[in-house]
Formats: sequence, structure tokens, C-alpha cells
Amino acid sequence: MKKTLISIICLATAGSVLAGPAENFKRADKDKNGFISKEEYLAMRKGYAEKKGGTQDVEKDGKTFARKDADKDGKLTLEEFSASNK
Ligand SMILES: [Ca+2]
Ligand SMILES: [Ca+2]
Repeated sequence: MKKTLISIICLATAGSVLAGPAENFKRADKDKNGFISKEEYLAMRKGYAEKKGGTQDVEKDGKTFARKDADKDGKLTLEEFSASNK
């Protein structure tokens, strides 16, 4: 049973890696303005956390967003999003 669960998690992780940052970016950019706002980023992270059956650490995700936002304009371009997506 536990092994099955791990396999599912591995599959889900592989799936999101295969999708690539561009796909994740498009999915997270809810209003399709070409940028990911902090709200959109946090909503994306919330979705991930809930998919894993956990709860979101809003403070941590907010810090991650700030770190990714290289030019500090409060939004992520695809470049910023994928460059620091490691
Ligand atoms: Ca947006
Ligand atoms: Ca930015």
C-alpha cells in the first residue's frame, strides 16, 4: 500500500517535470497577462500543497516568490519563474 503511494507521488513528480516550467507558468498565469503575480503564485503553491495532502506554508511560499522575483517588480516573468525553478 505504501509502495503504491510512493509510486503515485513519483509519477506525479515526473509528470510535472515533463510538463516543464513553461507549462506550469501558463497554468499558474490565471489572468493570462504574461506574468505570475504573487496571488497567482500562492494559488499555484496552494494547489500543489493540497494535491500532496498537506497545507500551504504561505510565509515560506511568499519568501520563495520574493526570491524568484529577481527585479522585485512584484511579478514573475517566465524567465524569472524558470530560472530559479530548481
Ligand atoms: Ca497573471
Ligand atoms: Ca519580476
